[in-house]
Amino acid sequence: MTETATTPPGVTPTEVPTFRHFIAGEWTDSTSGTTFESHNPADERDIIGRFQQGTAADVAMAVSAAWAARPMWQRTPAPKRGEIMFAFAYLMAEHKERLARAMTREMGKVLSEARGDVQEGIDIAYLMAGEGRRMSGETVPSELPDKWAMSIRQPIGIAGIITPWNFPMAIPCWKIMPALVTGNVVIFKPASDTPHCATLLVELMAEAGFPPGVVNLITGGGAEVGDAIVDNPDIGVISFTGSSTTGRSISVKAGQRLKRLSLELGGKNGVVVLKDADLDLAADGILWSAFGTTGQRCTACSRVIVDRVVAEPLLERLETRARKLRLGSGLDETTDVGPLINADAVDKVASYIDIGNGEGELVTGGGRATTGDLTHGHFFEPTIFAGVGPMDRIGQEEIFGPVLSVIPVDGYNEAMLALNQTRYGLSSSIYTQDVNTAFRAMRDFETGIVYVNAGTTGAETHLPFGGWKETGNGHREAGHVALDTYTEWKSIYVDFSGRLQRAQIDNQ
Ligand code: UN1
Repeated sequence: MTETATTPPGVTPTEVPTFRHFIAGEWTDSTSGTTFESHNPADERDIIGRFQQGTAADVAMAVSAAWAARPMWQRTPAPKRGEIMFAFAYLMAEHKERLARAMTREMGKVLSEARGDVQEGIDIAYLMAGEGRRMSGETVPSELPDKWAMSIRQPIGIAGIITPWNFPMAIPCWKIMPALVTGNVVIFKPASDTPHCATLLVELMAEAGFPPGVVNLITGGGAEVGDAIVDNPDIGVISFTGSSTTGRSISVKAGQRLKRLSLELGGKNGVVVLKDADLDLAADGILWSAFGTTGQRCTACSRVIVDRVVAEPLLERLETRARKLRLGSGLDETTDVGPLINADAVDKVASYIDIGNGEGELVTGGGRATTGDLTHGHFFEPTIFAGVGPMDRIGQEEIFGPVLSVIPVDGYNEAMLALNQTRYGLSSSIYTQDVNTAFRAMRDFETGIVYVNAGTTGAETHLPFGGWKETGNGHREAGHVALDTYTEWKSIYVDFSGRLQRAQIDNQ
């Protein structure tokens, strides 16, 4: 163990560990013979580990292992599959603090939010473990006498799970848990920015007792590993969360192979604040939704659509509170806002500041934060633009960082139109004290999630999660509807009349 120039102050110098793929229940090296590093975004000098640079050959090996495990896992009774999932959930709960700290170190989000991310994984594991004893089909009357009619769910086969870095434990669990409980086997490719979080999850899955081959982990780049998963004819369903650009390209490839595909892509989530709103409450919700997770949630608020009458007092509150937010390492409990995920993300956010300066009025923030302890991290100031037009680029394009646009409008109708005038439709919110207006918004807002008197983030795992329009392709995660992504329906008719009965004919 030697102290090197790459060891930051406060970080114990250790040898950088190397992590492996998980295939057929064994931790194995990639056929590439090469690795990539994962770094702490709050301090790039802190190297978390070296991870296998996966290849198409590695994916093929994982697919063989999954294929071999598939009949056994499908025949395992669903309640038993659920029991193993409960064991996994208990292990996650037991290791919650360790997992959360590892997540903050690798992904950057502040510790309280990392604990929430782990908790969301636990929640979905409990929910899906329970599905092991539900997973309901339908039994309906037949139109003919002495005939039984029912439907059941059956697994698709191998599920390819491709996950982002922003919820590095919750989102893999959202996808892997419903896939497994319904009897699918899994090839899991996490984002290259958070392979350690994924490895820790898979370690616990192995410990919980998922049999060899049921969950396989391959790390590496999208072009190599992601494409190999999408192209593999034996992988029957793909679930992807990430950028719209990647989602589109996966969609084309999966479409050619007629694969089941669940996409969860971009967002431009808005909060509407009407003149009767509690402005302090609204400011709290907006700040939390816009700058929590450094604006890097799919559900993050990046537009405030405010009635002109209250624009000034709302802006005052937002500005005062935004200026007080403390940037820093998420491991420091006094930090409010952690770093962005990497240098590219900082460049992207910075490019939108240039665009925003030509469109709105910069109220606060707008710069990279590089002083003191922040020097080696990817920090960006919480930023607010006022006077933005609904169709301005900063009001329309997903920035995925701490940049909030305030768009003034006149009254509910204009606000509703502005809110809906976007290609995306994940989450939205309205602040009003008028119950009639609240119900209008619940009816009118074209998003998969609507909040009343709360910000745009914080979806719970037992309701459907997903977006309208270009946010996705119509599938939903979480809730019992998540099972739809990973199952085929089979309708079964049993005729116990002992004679030929012709549906639609003999009963007319
Ligand atoms: C995401 O950013 O893709 O509703 C997931 C929320 C969280 C999940 C966000 N429960 O903000």
